[in-house]
Amino acid sequence: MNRREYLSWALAAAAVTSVSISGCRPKGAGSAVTGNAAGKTYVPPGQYDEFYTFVSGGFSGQMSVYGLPSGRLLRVIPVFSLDPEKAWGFSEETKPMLETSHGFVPWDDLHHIESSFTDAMPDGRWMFANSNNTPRLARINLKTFRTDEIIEIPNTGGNHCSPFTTENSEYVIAATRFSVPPDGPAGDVPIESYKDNFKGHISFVSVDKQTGEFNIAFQLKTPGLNFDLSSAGKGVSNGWLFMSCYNSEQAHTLLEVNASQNDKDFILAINWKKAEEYFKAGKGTKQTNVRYAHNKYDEHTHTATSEIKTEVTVLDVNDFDDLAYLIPCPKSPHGTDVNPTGEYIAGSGKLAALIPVFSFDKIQKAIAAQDFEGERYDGIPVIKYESALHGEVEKPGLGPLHTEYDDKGNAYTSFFVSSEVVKWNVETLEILDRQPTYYSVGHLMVAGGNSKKPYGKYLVAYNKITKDRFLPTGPELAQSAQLFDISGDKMELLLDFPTIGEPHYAQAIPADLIRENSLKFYDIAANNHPHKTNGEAEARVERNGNEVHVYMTAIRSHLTPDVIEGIQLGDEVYFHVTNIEQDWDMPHGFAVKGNRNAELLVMPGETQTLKWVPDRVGILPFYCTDFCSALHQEMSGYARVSPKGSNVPLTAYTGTKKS
Ligand code: RUQ
Ligand code: CUA
Repeated sequence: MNRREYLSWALAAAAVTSVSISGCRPKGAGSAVTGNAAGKTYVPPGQYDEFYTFVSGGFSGQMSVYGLPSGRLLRVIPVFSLDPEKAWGFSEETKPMLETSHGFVPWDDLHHIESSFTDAMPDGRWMFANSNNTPRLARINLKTFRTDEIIEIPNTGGNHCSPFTTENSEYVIAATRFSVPPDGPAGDVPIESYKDNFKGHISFVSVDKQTGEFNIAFQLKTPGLNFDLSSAGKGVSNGWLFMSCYNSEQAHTLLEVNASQNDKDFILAINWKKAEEYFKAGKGTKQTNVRYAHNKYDEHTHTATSEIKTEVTVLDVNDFDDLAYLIPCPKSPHGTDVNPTGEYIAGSGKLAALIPVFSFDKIQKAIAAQDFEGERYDGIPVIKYESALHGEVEKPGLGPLHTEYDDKGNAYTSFFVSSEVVKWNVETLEILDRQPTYYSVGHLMVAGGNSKKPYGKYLVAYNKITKDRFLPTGPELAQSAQLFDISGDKMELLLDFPTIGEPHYAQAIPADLIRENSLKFYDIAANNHPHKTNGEAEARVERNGNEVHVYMTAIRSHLTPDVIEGIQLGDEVYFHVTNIEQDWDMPHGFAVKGNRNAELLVMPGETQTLKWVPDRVGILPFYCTDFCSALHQEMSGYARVSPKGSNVPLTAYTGTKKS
């Protein structure tokens, strides 16, 4: 949630409860940890964690990877934001990854991470991530721990309700958080004409089974609702999709008040298999005034490309009578979470004091019997609340947000306002346990908690407020995660650990699923980079007008060439650095004095390019930025820059000067 949401919640909380969320330490915090907690999280030196956890970085735009149960940070993977450590968005090869229809967008707000699934279980191939601000979806390759693909989503404002994948990752689904008029010139309308002109769009992005490649198969157009979160059906409900929506009031200003008028908003149930059928039968219209970027990173050319696409197929849900149904859900629904069997859907009203749990079977029966409310909502039938309801979890806490499930028929819901995690039984709806969080938990994650067979064992609460949990670091504090052991009847707090950015959703998957397939280095023989240098004998410089191309190799402990002369002011110099090592954990870095982008970090077998526009005459040293050997400090060289028009010949060598 953002600060504004937090403030409104804080106000709402103050009005209805005496629970303080201003950061005082709840009673008993000091004794919350029992004697064996340390043993349960201790991973001895040299041993591995049981799970990898992939955690969104929120406004950092990145995804971080932690080990569980240790909470050790293993990696930060750049996705939507520039990262000078890895030259993401700075090297010539990666710049296209951050292109959009708005141009180069080097930042975003990454909220949710979802695994690729096979048969509703994580398959260890990819992680999907959304960007909220400039609507995009990313695919991260778990073999290389790199972002392989980013696609922009048209007709969308705020890609919050995203990415959620179907049982076999047939589709990654992305829906608009802010309804907006469709893209194109027709969007120039008065904002107060919201009810007439603003629409929701739900995108079905297909994922190629072999390569993972994205393609926006089709979009569903809906009335102007704000989609918040979603979860795809599985098992009995495979083929359906459930999305929470707020602002059923269709307010366009002061949403804090105006979008909280109705007692109930909705969960939208979509029969996506039917929608797919209609799409494949050629239904829908082609919208040709959209513009969206599709960026792909090629593992063999080590280079990204960006292409602008201009067409998308749109099906209006109101043109069909069996695609979409609304289910009333109390008070600004947020999380909409389907249980492992697929039969139950927990709704979470941010301002509600109960958790409605809907039954897929009852929803189907209600649809068959047309058990609808008298009036449609903007053309969409509204199933009667009672007819869809399995039951309500009563007095669970305040401000339910998200629910995850374990392997024993239990659910775990996070409560932001009352700052706790509550465990309840999915069948009986009985509350079994509650544990405070420090403080104000947002998302929570059970290992495999959104799959068909959760791994259970661990739950991590991702808290929005940190306050006094760690040594203070000035006004800005690290966000905090809390690890619970959920293998027993009662949840047991094991560990607090700081996290990067603002964590939203996360996915934990068994280390074995990933570790075996992890790439150790790139095969240099398979390197098809157009500026690859095949061994030191081919290292050279070439001039092409005012472009100077340096074909450079890196191997312990020298760069070839390491003496370069004949560069002139006004030149653009491209250092194409090929790391010719074929050994695990042997990256080399590259930087030259005054370069205004970032260093390069080049993996074994890889080629990456640093563009440098020298701004002065003189000798400018370059060096390897990664401590790679005892003689790493010696891994350096000199570039001589002469005035424009100088007659210094273009030469380059290492060791012996070539004549
Ligand atoms: S959400 S505010 Cu995932 Cu609870 Cu973004
Ligand atoms: Cu190569 Cu330091």
